[in-house]
Amino acid sequence: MEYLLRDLRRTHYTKDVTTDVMGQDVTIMGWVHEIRDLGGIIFLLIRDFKGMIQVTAPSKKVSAEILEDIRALRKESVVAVKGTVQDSNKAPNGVEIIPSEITVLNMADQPLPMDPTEKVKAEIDTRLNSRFLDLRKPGVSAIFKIKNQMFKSVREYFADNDIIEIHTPKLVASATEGGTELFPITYFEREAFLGQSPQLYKQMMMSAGFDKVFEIGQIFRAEEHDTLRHLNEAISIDMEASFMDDEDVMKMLNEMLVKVIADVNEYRSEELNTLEHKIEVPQGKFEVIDYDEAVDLVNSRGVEMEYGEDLSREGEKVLGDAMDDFYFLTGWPTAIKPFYVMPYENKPEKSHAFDLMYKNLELSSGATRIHQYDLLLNQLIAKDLNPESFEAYLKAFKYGMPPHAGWGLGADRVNMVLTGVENIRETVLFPRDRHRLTP
Ligand code: AMO
Repeated sequence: MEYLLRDLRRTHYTKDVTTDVMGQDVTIMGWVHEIRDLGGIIFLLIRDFKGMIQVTAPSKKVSAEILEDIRALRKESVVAVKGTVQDSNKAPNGVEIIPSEITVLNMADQPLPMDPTEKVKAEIDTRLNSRFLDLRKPGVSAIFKIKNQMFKSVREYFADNDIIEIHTPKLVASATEGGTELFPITYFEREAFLGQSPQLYKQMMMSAGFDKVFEIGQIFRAEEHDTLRHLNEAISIDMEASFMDDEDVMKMLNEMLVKVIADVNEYRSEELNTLEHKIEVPQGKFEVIDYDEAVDLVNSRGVEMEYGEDLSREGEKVLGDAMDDFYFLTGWPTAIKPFYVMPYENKPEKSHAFDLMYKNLELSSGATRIHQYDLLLNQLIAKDLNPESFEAYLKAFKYGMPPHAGWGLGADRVNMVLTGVENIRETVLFPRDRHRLTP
């Protein structure tokens, strides 16, 4: 029963089978979503990436052979249906297809490991174990259609601002964001690591004279966290720009996110509806709060926090409640930020580092970077890091490194904001967490 495509080709996606093509012959291809056999008439719902269409086979109008073929079908099998479009006030899109030919391209086994029709709610683990089936659900694929729009808009923003795309190695020799979160690997006879961040490379590209660069790529974090917002493999949107400081790059991050949200609203309203999610386009500049003020505010709301500490989860929550949805947290203590952030000139215990928050979720970190070799060396030593491990990086600071600044934006976390999902695993096709390495 199973066939190759041969000369069969799709003429329409299900969503394009509308009253516009009434009376015409069309060929659609997709999955058998539902079969309803009422004896004298059989209804099939066929689903493809863009939607669904009803195929109606009344025994008076279609051949016995076709009826037999339909009765032999199993849910989620892949079929090509050729037929005539006719109007139907009962069908979901006001039209249906009366089949003249049904080709089974691949019959699905039964029982299915999970129901992809959204009738039965499954646990996230069951869903991820059969992710290919889970992703067939419109409510799940919508997340990735929105993610796709996000990356499209991000790339457009970078292109419009003359920012060049780079690809840096993910097999690396040293840590960048503090030593404890690295995945060690065997690199021939040496030890190496999976890259935590393109940080060192994007900075070296400033010394290379590339002016403004961006990278969209995997980052690997060996953190033990098992939370709704941490992954061990995430996607970071990284940007670095020469002759700019923290305020300049914060402005760019702000502009870029406003564009992304506006575009998602404009081009992905159908998916937002499917997800029953709304995200308002932020107006103007994001609110800014200095770290010192944030500590006072958090304490005033009954959550204890010492100057110099990182925000606790509780601290993030009360701060999130007090601020606009999007806000920058600036002036971080130098001691709790990575070695490459630029300390204030007159108050070196504070730094030109910022985080961008959405409510209580950190979306991005960035900073003006140290561009002076001697200061960088001092900071490495102050953080108990071995300058020898950073030799190749440090070299770029000796022979003409311009002042620069940049940020890293967690793409999966932005996608959580855009889609309203609460578990970051929902925003990744095949997530990697503390317990999951397959599929
Ligand atoms: P940071 O470590 O803050 O900064 O990472 C930047 C952003 O990446 C996202 N992110 C994660 N998302 C999911 N799971 C994780 N385990 C995870 N870790 C990070 C967050 C975070 O804000 N080099 C700096 C950036 C820079 O200064 O340019 C860096 O990596 O959204």
